[in-house]
Amino acid sequence: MSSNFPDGFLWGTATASYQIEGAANVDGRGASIWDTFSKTPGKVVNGDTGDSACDHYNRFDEDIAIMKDLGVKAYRFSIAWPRLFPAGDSVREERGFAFYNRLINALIAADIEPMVTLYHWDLPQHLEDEGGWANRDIVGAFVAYATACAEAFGDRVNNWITLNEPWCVSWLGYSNGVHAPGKKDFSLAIAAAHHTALAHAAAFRAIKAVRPDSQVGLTLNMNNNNIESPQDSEVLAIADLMDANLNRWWIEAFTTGKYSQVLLDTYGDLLNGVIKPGDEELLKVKTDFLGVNYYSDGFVRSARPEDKPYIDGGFMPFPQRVDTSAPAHLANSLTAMGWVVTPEGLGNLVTRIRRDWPEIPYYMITENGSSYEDVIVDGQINDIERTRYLTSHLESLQKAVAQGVPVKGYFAWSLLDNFEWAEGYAKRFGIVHVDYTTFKRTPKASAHRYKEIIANNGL
Ligand code: GBH
Repeated sequence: MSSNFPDGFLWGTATASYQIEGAANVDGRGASIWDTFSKTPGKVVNGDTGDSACDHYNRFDEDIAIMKDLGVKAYRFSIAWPRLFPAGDSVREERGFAFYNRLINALIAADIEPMVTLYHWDLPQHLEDEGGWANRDIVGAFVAYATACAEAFGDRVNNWITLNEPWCVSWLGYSNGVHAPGKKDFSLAIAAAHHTALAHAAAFRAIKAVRPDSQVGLTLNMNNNNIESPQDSEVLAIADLMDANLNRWWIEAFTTGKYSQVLLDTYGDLLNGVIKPGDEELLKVKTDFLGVNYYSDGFVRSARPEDKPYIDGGFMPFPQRVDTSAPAHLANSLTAMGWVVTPEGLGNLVTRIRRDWPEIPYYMITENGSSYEDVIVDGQINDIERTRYLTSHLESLQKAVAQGVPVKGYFAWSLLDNFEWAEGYAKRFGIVHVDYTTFKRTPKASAHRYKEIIANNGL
C-alpha cells in the first residue's frame, strides 16, 4: 500500500509540563496556579496534585527512547514558566533553563523535532496574585518570558506555540472555575480572553524578533457545533454565539484585529471596556500556523423542559436555554470523560477552517486523543477503543488532507497517561500506560498501532 499522508507529514505525540514533569519542588521551580489549585481541597478528584506526576523531569531519556521506538518525528511539550522565572518576574532560575536544554538536546540527538508550547496553564502563582490573565500587565510579562525562551532555545527549536487553548484559560479558569485559578466571574473571563489574544500577538512578534525564521502558531480547542433543530431561530442564534465564543474569538482577533459583532453585542461593556484604542493593530498578526486541538463535536437543539439556562454552568453568560446533550445514537459510546466520539468532525473542522480563514497558511493537529478505562492483562493493555478512536480520526483527517486541506502534522494526545487537570490521575489519555507507584511505562496497543501508522505514513 502506498502512503496516504503527504511526504514529510509530522507524526508526533504531545504532553504538557504540569501534567507529566513532577519534581515540583526541585531545582528552584516556583509555585504555579496549578500547585495552589490542586492543593485546595475539593478542586481535583482524589486530591491529586502534579507533585510527582509521571516523574518525566527525571525520566525524560526513557520517554524519548519510547518515542524513538515508535518512530515519532516530533514531540510537542510545554515549558513550565515557573521553572525559568519562579516568581514570574525577571529573576532567572538557570537550573530551569538547564533542564529544557537537556530535554531539547536529547530530542535532537534522537532525531525528534521539538515543538514548544510556551503556556500550557502553569502560570507563576505570583502573577496570578496580581490578577493573572485578567490583568493586562500579563502581556508584558509573557513577552519577556517568550523572548527569554526564544533567546535560550531558538537555536534548536524552530516550532513555537504561544498559548494552549486560551478558551480554557479564560472560561474554565476565570468563569466556570473548574480549572486554576478557580475564579467564577464573567468579567474576569472576558478580560482574560482579550489579554490572551493580545499575548499571542505580542509573543509572536517577540519570538520573530529573536528568530525571524521560526514558525509560530496558536493552539485552540475547537469543535463543530452540529445544529439539530435548524427551524428553531433561538437555537440558530445561540449556536452562532457558541461558535463565536469558542471557535472564532482568537482566530478573528489575529486575522482581523476585531471581534465578531455578535460578541461585542453580547458582552457589551464587559468586552468593550477592556479593548483599548490601538488594540486592533496589536491583535492582528500573520500567524504562521494554527494548532488545532480536537476531541469531540458539540450538538445543539431546541430546549427540553429540564434544560437549564446556559449561564448556570458559568461557561458563558447566555441566559438562553438549549439542549446540548449527546444525540441518542452516540450516547452509549461515550469516552471515560463522557465525550461523544465523532471522528468525521476532525475532517469537517479543518475543512471549515480552510473555507472560513484561507489566509492561515497551514494547521497542525496539536492534540487529539481519548480517555478510556484501561485494564492490564498479563502486563499488556489492549486498549481497543482508544485504538479505534485514533484510527477513525486519522481516516477522517486523511480525507480532508487528500482534498487539499493544509494539515502538516498530527500530535497524539497523549504520549503518557498523566495528570488530567481537575480529573487528576483518574482519567488516562496516554498511548503509553504509566504506573503512578513505580513510574513504569508500558506502551498500550494504541501505541503499537500508531507505530505502524507512522511507519506506513498512513493507515
Ligand atoms: C485539552 O483540553 C488540554 O489541552 C490537555 O491538557 C488535556 O489533558 C486534554 O485536552 C484532555 O482533556 O464540557 O463536556 O462539553 C481539552 C479541552 C475543553 C475539551 C472543553 C472538551 C468540552 C467538553 N476541552 N471540552 S464538555
